[in-house]
Amino acid sequence: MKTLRLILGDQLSHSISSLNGIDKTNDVILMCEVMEEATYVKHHKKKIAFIFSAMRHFADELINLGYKVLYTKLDDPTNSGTFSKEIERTIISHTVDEIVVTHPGEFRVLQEILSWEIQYGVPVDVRLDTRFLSTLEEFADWAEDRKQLRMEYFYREMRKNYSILMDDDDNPLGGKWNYDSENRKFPKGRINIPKTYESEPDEITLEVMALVNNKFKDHFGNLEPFNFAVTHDQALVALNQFIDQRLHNFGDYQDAMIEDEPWMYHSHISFYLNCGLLLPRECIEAAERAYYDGKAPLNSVEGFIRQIIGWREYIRGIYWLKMPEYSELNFFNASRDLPEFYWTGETEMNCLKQCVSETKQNAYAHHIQRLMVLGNFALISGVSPSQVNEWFLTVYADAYEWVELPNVSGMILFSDGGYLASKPYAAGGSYINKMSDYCDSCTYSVKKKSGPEACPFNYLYWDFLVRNREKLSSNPRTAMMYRTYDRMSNDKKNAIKYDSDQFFLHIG
Ligand code: FAD
Ligand code: DLZ
Ligand code: SF4
Repeated sequence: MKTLRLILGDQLSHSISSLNGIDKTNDVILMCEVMEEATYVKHHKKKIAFIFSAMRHFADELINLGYKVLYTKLDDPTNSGTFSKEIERTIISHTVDEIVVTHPGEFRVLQEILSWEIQYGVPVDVRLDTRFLSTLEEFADWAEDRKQLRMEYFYREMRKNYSILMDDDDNPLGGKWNYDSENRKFPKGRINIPKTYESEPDEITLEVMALVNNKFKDHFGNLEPFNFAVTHDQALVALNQFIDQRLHNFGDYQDAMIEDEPWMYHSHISFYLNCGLLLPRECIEAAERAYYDGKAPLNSVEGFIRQIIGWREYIRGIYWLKMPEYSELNFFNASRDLPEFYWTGETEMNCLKQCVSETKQNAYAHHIQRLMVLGNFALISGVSPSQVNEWFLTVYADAYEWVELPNVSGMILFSDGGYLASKPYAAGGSYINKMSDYCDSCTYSVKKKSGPEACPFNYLYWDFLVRNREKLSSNPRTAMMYRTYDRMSNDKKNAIKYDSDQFFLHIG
């Protein structure tokens, strides 16, 4: 009996379920760099280099542990370009009796895998992805019969089920489940933010970078400098650096944005978690330990852990519960084309310029940049969900559809009409001004509400509410804004319409 064990580019964990029960002398592990994966959207150059380098390092580790690994490089002359054809080649060349693979992260890849049994006449065993704490079945049970899902309630269940930050009486540590109200500070004066983790590219990474420069020249983003961790050991150093140097301030400054400070006090581990170089459990344990050792306060530790056992698991649960319909949703029937400046960064709106250029440089932007600047603008200007999704899937090194789609369609665009979030995260310029220093050096004035010098977020916010009145006025969380709008003078209302029309005329 010979088993082919397929390991995908986001399954780079030694504990991956597809390796359970492996017969080292007989079974073969297949890993392949394929053009189809690298181009189904034109991923940021850094993302491709990161995945390929991490895959090659992982394959070397498996070989050193004595496994038989078949590794197809992108430029191997025999590379067929797709997972299916690479599987077919291996079945033929190695007379395989069975295929084992861990549940993939994306719906489209699962469909492909499920077709192999009939196509190739070989049984396919798709195993649970045990790297996540909750199974998809557990999530579906929790969601059953709930018309609207709320992350907060799911998160509390997770805290209880896994005894995370709970006291001896099974109450949340400190008496509260959530310390978000303490997590909205903006640093006063100059601050010295510790640097993010940086590794020096080794020979494997340099080879991959040359390949990316050669084959994906026209993809978005800067390849250099390339400093991501590409092994589990390096990713652990990155995690520990965060725990020791930034976790302390993570909570307080979680929502803050500062010009030319792309990394702030965030962890920068989503790339590693999502491709398997780090496991959620090791990140949670490290943060919990920091709390008990007195290295970080509860608001930071709780906030960080909530992102991982709350948001990350919740988002994944929704993706698998609602696919494939979820990718088609468009509650507001938004249809505007994505403005060109999302690719170039060439805009007078300083917040967007900063966030796009940092994204281009780092294949990273932190949560509030994605949500309240890039996402908020796409929402209030009515950009088509499919184009916004394509952009977010393309530009970030941590982007896979399971996590990108619910964040974009559910959280920022409200395309699901409120299944994931209770109200659209729409905001005018004052929110951005409160949480950033972007407005200080912007061409527009955040204080002005109308006219050519006014911050576009200010009138677009109202225009968005007016355009979608029918759909939002009955939502208790937005109804109050309509009452405010109704009290405005006609001049004010006309100015909102006029400025918005002029603005859209110019961005196309
Ligand atoms: P931290 O702020 O340090 O948070 C710690 C970890 O919590 C992250 O590494 C991540 O694994 C997890 N996390 C936090 N928020 C979320 C969330 N909303 N959903 C899922 N996991 C979360 N995250 C991705 O991993 N891939 C994406 O493609 C992605 N697209 C996004 C698109 C939009 C429009 C928005 C609003 C958010 C998106 N996120 C995505 C969530 C979040 O912005 C990133 O996980 C986070 O910015 C990664 O940086 P970090 O590791 O420094 O996170
Ligand atoms: C993101 C990515 C890229 C760019 N290339 C590959 C690849 O060539 N081979 C591979 O196995 N995985 C790659 N990945 C990660 C996959 O897109 C990911 O495994 C699937 O989308 C399932 O989540
Ligand atoms: Fe952005 Fe408006 Fe502030 Fe300019 S003034 S940075 S457009 S929020």
